[in-house]
Amino acid sequence: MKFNYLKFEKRDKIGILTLDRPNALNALNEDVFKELTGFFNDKETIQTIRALVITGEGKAFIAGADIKAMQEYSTQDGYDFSEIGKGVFDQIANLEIPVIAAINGFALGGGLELALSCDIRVASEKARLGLPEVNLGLIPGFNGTQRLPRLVGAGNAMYLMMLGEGITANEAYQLGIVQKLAKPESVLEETIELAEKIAGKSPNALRLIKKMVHQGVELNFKDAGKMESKEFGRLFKEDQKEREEGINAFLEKRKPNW
Ligand code: CO8
Repeated sequence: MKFNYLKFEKRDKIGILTLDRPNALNALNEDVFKELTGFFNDKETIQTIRALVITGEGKAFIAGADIKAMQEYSTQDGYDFSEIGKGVFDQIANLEIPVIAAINGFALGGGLELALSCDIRVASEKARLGLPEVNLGLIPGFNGTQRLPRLVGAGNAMYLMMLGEGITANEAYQLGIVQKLAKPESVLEETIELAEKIAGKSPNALRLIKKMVHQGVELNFKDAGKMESKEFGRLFKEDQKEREEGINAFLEKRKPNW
């Protein structure tokens, strides 16, 4: 597939998807979302990788939704744009492989919301993160009002959304928005290294961990626990080769071969 605003490369089993609209700090507009939808629908490509890293070209990860494009929006346009973005971010969250954001610079508004739909976030020590929509008379519209409080609690999420000022990567790390800090010059390499480590684990277990975490938060604790027991039980079916290989490899003191 040919893209104008995305670049995709593969390093062995790791896919690297780069938002490539640096003149607008990779701001998200409908064309960018169309390309992202196309990318995530391309199951053939995604089947060839075991983890995906998402990053941004230039000095920003993503500086948010395209403010210029929103200037003349009608009520319907606003609703539609919000739904389009949510659809794309759900595609990220529902991907059956781990997705890691390599936050190389500004991750603001919709850019932070995209990072929040990833499973793990690594950030450059120099990155700034925030939800500045309140300064524009807007609110986060790509599920940021929902994903952020689920990640860091209502108080921290309100603080970020109401203040509308960016925070440093270190503050984001301390809040638990970011899971790992990296040197600015090596954020992508350090994220790929992490992705490679994770991609070396059982793909089936990774898929299930993601499913349990995402679906579990929608359920009450008891039902979520039942869902976990069922999936755990299923791992002991005879055709569950990864479980068999993982346990045998441990007992035979060798590395598993998934
Ligand atoms: N949209 C469009 N263009 C942008 C955006 C953006 N979000 N951010 C930066 N740009 C453009 C600038 O206009 C500028 O373009 P030009 O060269 O043509 O003037 C170029 O990128 C470079 O930016 P700056 O010159 O401003 O670079 P600085 O290093 O001086 O500043 C900042 C960097 C601090 C990141 C600054 O660009 C900035 O504040 N950007 C806006 C950040 C922001 O407010 N983001 C939130 C947007 S709203 C949002 O994301 C809502 C999501 C929910 C939508 C729901 C659907 C309805």
